[in-house]
Amino acid sequence: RPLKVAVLGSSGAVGSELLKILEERDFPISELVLLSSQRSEGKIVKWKGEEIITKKASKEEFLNVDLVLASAGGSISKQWLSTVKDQNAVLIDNSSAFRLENDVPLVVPEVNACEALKHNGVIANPNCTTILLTLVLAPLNKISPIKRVIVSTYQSVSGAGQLAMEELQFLTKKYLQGDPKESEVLPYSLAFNLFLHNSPMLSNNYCEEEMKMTNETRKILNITDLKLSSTCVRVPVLRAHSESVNVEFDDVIKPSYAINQLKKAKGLEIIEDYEKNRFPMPNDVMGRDNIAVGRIRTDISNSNGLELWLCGDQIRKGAALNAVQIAELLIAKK
Ligand code: 2RA
Repeated sequence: RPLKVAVLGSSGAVGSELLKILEERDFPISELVLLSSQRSEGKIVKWKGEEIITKKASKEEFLNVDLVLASAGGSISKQWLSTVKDQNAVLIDNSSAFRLENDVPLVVPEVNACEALKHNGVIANPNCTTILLTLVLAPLNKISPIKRVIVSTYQSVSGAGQLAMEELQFLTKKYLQGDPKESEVLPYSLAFNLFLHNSPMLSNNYCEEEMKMTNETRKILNITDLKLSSTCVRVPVLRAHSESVNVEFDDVIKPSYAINQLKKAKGLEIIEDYEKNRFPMPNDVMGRDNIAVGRIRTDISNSNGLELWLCGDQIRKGAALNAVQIAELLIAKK
């Protein structure tokens, strides 16, 4: 039966993409409720030819809801979780609030779909960088167990939200006009610049974003002692993240074998032309479901290692699409 679906945080970058994807994939919805902060209350959104008014979240709005897709931040998700559970509904949450809790599945459908069905009312959508990484690591881990991963990210501004995207365009114009301005959304301007990820710094001198990569990848791949170290960087790209990845395996893996394995995996495509020096770029994946991977080569410093490069749309597969795919798993089971 079609579901009553609430989108919590519907006016943000991820929320807007969620609505687009629900429409594109013809997700079975009997009633769609758009819920947002006070700032966006009353905003009219067109969905499947209808005009829907964005409302402020309240207990009444969740009445008889079946599914809640949340991308309004951890504290908002926590605030409404018991209300969602009271309705016997499922919360698919894009924040980091529940991701590492033992009874909360952390799901990338192409990697660990079966986990989704073990939920107790909440399923966590992983962090964007982790989703993209695990899509590539999971098929490789089947060839030979992964021992260690070193990642450097090149993260687009979309990961910091809609305002940051708009501001990057504004700051870039200003810079080109010879009138550079400071950022009001991010710690520094990204116009012709980049900086280390702006999430809070932890006592081990890794930032939260970097530790999310380690902890979430361990949980999704179910390798509790996986060694993973990352350096996360924000770059002046609008909406697709890139990652440079070094993977060490138990065995020697031929790049050609790894490529064949990745070609068979869902959600991936290979872009690799050494003659033309053509490998994945953010523009290849912007607005697209698949993530692109290429430049898969043996690590010259370690015969059991592979180097590779990937790009994926942060708002889409890195967030909204993954959440809708999780919801589709639940429907398929019903
Ligand atoms: C980013 N962690 O900073 C965000 C996206 N989820 O890119």
